[in-house]
Amino acid sequence: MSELWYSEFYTENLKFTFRVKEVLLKKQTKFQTLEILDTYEFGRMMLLDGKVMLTEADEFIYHEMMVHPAVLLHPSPKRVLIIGGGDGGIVRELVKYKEIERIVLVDIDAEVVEASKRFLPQLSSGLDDPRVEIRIEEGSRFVREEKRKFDIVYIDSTDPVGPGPIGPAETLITPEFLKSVKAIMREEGIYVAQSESPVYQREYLKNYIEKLKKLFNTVKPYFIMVPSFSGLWSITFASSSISPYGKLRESPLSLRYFTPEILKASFQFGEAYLRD
Ligand code: AG3
Repeated sequence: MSELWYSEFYTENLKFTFRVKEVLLKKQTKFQTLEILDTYEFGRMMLLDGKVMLTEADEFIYHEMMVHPAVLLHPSPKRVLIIGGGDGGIVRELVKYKEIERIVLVDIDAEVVEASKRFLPQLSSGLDDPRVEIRIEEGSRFVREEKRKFDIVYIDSTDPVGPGPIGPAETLITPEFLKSVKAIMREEGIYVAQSESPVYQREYLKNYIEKLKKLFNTVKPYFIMVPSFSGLWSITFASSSISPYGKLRESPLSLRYFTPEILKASFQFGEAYLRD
């Protein structure tokens, strides 16, 4: 058995360590360190700057819960924007819906897209769908210059705060960025962002919610359980006209994690961490 172990730090005092079967890729891109590891418990895993972005074993939890609540709460989602998400996991869930006409994916790092196509075919399969437009550029620049309006915007970035090096995601939490995103959303639009661990980045999450409340009428985090992200993780929903508790459209899909009942429970699941 391999004696190679890898640790992700969640705080300066806590790390999550797993045994590595094989290092499939390790390189410094123009923007970050990119690694694809094969592991015993989680299968293949993508890391950016030493942090687990996804694993074959549990990415379905994260991607289903990022994508389906917004799609099914929106009455008629046609045009969708993803900032980050170059691995294609969000896209794979979106292309399941006929009503979505255009999916614009903006990732700063072409090497993430390439590595996913090469090592994670189940994840990147949707990237070839004709509705998908891949733009390799900085998300904050894209939203400043874009003229089209979107029904749903997903922020599937690396962590904007936390221990260790902070990569390009830092620019995705500034008030200017959030204002520009709002400006390219339809009035009846939904904003969804991965918003880190409510356990280890509690203050960050609380501030992020407050920042979004300045722009959107309803801001609500919901919580998922992702074993390879140390457990509890948060996703933040924001909208000016659509309630996160509203009725979901009937879904023809059979998914592995998402159900209306799970979504309902997920709003309460990590709430305790946000109370003062
Ligand atoms: N999405 C963000 C995952 C953040 C995980 N953070 C961590 N392990 N510290 C990554 C891209 C998935 N499509």
